[in-house]
Amino acid sequence: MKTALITGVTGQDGSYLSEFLLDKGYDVHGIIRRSSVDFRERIAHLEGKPHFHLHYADLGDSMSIVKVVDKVKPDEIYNLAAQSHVQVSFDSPEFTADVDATGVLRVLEAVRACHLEKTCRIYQASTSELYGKVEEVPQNENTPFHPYSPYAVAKLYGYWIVKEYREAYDMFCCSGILFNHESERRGETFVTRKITLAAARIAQGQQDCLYLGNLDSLRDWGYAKDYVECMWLILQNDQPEDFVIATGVQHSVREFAYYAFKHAGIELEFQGEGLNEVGIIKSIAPQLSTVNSQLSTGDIVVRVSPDFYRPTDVVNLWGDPTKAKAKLGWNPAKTSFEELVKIMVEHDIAKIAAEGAAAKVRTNLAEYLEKGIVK
Ligand code: NAP
Ligand code: F7E
Repeated sequence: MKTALITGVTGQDGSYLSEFLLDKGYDVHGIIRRSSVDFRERIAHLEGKPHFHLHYADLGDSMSIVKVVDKVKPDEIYNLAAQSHVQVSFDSPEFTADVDATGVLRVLEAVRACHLEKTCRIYQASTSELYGKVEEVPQNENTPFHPYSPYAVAKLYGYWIVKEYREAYDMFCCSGILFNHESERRGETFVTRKITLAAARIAQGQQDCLYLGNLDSLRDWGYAKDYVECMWLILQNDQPEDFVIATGVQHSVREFAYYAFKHAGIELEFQGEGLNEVGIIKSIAPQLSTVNSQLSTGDIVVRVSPDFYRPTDVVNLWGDPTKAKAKLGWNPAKTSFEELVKIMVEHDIAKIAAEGAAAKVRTNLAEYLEKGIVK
């Protein structure tokens, strides 16, 4: 049985990768950070499984990583832990550099310190953000990098130190240059999830308007569940090599919003430009009118706010997955853009409906307690 160690196991990708590796028969070990509250929603369903184990460590603390690597002696390490939010990296650039750049070095050094450099394969979660202020469209493994945020600069260090250790010490360590991948487990402040949650809330009368930043920004969005397979495939390859993982299809933030609201029963029309652009309700699906009678055509439900503009924004990401298709046999077209939006919206409609029902029960209970109906 193979043993894998996943840093960032509580994150979106860490949770899907854990499921994937458990299904493949791996013994899966995950690294979690100590926190005053145990909030491990994405992996709660895996805890208690015989081949799923958790260890405390932090990417900012070398000794903690060495101890876990020495104890687990993994065949494969997936280094997914990171401060992964680009906007946050402008607010916390030093923390981002420590975890996303030096943290990678700490993992590599831990493997050497434990004398596992000849047996342990390492996957580094690299990113399309390396292309940043893009110099070529679409981007492939040979496209020059031009990082355009503190996050991207930190990840560029991670990319180069992995390449350096591969060549200097003959280690099997590789970077997956993954383009944006989303899911129903995506963090709620990334644009796709922010949109699908808002569409679900607006449809159910729980929110009036969604405020977004740059609607023109273009991304190559895939489904996270499909992308974790590629992380594994990269480590099963004969040679340690870096791969671009993307769908090869590009859409704007505006298009994502259009399709998300459409799946929620609201057809939008965008009018105006820049900060004055708005998303207006053009039509409402008949079945939605019975759920929320407050919605009307002509209502403005999307507005642009400068609060969500970035000091430097990456606006034209579009990946070319030719190498991954040819060498790894990976299928980038498993889940289409529209399917991805649908999966996320359907999940969030159910989530908001369940929360609404629970809130109603709580409100009723409070009212009953106040009136002395129940004691
Ligand atoms: P995510 O949901 O934000 O998860 C990040 C994980 O890193 C969480 O488990 C987090 O733990 C952990 N972490 C943060 N700081 C840590 C530290 N100091 N020590 C140990 N763990 C720490 O990110 P994701 O979307 O799953 O992405 C996984 C990786 O792929 C990241 O490295 C990201 O930069 C990279 N990436 C993501 C995408 C994408 O579109 N999703 C694309 C390209 C690359 P807590 O739960 O305790 O916060
Ligand atoms: O932004 C624009 C924003 O935060 C996408 C991370 O997983 O993928 C992710 O980084 C675009 C940007 O993701 C809002 O300006 C407009 O142009 O969803 P995002 P990201 O920055 O692409 C890469 C590959 C990673 O490696 C990262 O770890 O959408 N945008 N309005 C907005 N973005 C946010 N968050 N919120 C808005 O309101």
